[in-house]
Amino acid sequence: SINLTVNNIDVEVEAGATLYQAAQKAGVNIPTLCAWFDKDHTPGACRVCVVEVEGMPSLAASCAYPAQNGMKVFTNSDKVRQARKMIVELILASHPQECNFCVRNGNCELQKVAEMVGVKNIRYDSEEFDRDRELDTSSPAIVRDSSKCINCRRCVTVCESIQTVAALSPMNRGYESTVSPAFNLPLNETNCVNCGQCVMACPVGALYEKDQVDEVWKALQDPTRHVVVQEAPAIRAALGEEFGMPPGSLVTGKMIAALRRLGFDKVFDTNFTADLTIIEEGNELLKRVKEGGTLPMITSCSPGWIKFCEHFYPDLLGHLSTCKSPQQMFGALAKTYYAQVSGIDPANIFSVSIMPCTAKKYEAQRPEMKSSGYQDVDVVLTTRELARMIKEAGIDFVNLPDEKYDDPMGEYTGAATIFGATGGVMEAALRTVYAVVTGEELSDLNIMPVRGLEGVKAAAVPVGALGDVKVAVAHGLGNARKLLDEIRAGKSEYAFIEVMCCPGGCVAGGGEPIPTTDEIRMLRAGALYRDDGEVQQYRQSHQSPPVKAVYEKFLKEPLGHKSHELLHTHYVQ
Ligand code: HC0
Repeated sequence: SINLTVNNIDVEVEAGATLYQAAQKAGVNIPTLCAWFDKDHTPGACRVCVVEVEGMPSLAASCAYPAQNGMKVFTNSDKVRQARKMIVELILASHPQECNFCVRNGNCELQKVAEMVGVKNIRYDSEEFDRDRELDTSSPAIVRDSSKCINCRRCVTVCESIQTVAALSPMNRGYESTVSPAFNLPLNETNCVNCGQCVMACPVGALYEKDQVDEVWKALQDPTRHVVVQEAPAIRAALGEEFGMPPGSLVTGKMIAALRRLGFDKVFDTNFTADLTIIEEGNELLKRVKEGGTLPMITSCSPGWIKFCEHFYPDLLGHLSTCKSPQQMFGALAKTYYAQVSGIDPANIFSVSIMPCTAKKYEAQRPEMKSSGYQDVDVVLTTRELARMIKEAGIDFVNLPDEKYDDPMGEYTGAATIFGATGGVMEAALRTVYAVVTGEELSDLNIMPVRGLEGVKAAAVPVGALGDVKVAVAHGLGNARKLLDEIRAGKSEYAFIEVMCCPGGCVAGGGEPIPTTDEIRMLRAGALYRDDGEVQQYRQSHQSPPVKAVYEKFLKEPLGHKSHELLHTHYVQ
């Protein structure tokens, strides 16, 4: 171990610890901007975390500088305070001064750091630092505003190292340095899969979701529109955080109440079609197993993952389930089944979905997503956009009563709600596949090996006459690559694989509240497992009353003619 002092406080740290960590151990907070400790990203680039070390001529970036025996470190000397104030002022001088209407106002790390280091004015002429503003709005999901970029490069780390997409890279040098797609191409002309993990990583407002709140306000105010809304599983586990509730708060009833107060005509639930997906996808898996179809079959509900497969593994597209995602199944049924049972002209139905995901905006706009004869989902809002609408409407979210979703597309089972956590789709599918094959219920519905944040999870589940069914789960595209490379090499031993684009699954999607850390991922997933284990009456998709009704009244049978037309698609190279 290593012994040193920080502000004259004795500290002992492990070998390899940084000065930043040593300071933390001494109970001293050091401001930083570029560091992202959750992901081991400490490039020492912003220099805001500088400290003075006795005997060293220059200041050291504490996030990257290793602690050494006998060091005397000072974090609050005049020299340090002046230096970091100057650094933050220089960053601010070249940053647009439009905090009041920035999407990150109130949740911006630069604002927080400026307050923390005591910036009182900017002693530099902003005009000298004026940068060309490149506002890239080409993507259906993500907006990039290079003028706000502070070169922390967290987005590069997440896109390159964690998602292995590498759509963003550092460009130019010195004062001109910035982050952008290669050749400065518009984002929609790159491999970007729209996952929005760069947005989650950005400390400021340089990357954000394409805001579609005004389109929804407009539809809500239009008396000729019948506006229906669906909410993804993950929303109920995270929306409360936008209103100061602790991570892990399950806010299903308040979410429904808020949507009704915003003026939606019917508040339904994506979970209804998550249950339906399990019926269709479970039957598809059994058909492939019986008839010698392409295995392993891979889940197809995460649109960032689909785009990744199309770009990087087009030869494996035949492994994807043909099921559309629950969002798109819902969209197709809202303008057919619901239109029919309610007697409303589908031309007047406006279908909104609330998703934890930026890629869902892109998915809804894919050309094949019009099987109802209209655009199946008209607008997708993220969790953060919904929170903004609720705030704008002056709704006191925390004190709302719990309300119930509307029929016939609201009720759901516990199997559906866990879709929002990595491993959830697999667990839900196994519960139903087991029941279909054996005619019995699993004795323990909790399939623990597929839960949790391990990057790749595997299990072998005995399923009656099928024997041990081998399954795997990957979340985050870098982890998905490991399973895909095995398939390519002809070495995959699995029958069924779940892939979710974002690390942690949808609870940590690119549209969820910021910050999202591993601890928060676990708390949000925990809320969904509580919804499954303690709140819902049914825990298996085949028990869902509205799913039974939609087959009786409309679809007739799984994988039938209507399902094929509305609920399935296929991907070609
Ligand atoms: Fe998900 Fe979904 S579970 S992708 O992660 O399947 O976004 O939450 O809505 O569609 O249901 C996201 C979350 C969904 C869909 C569902 C699936």
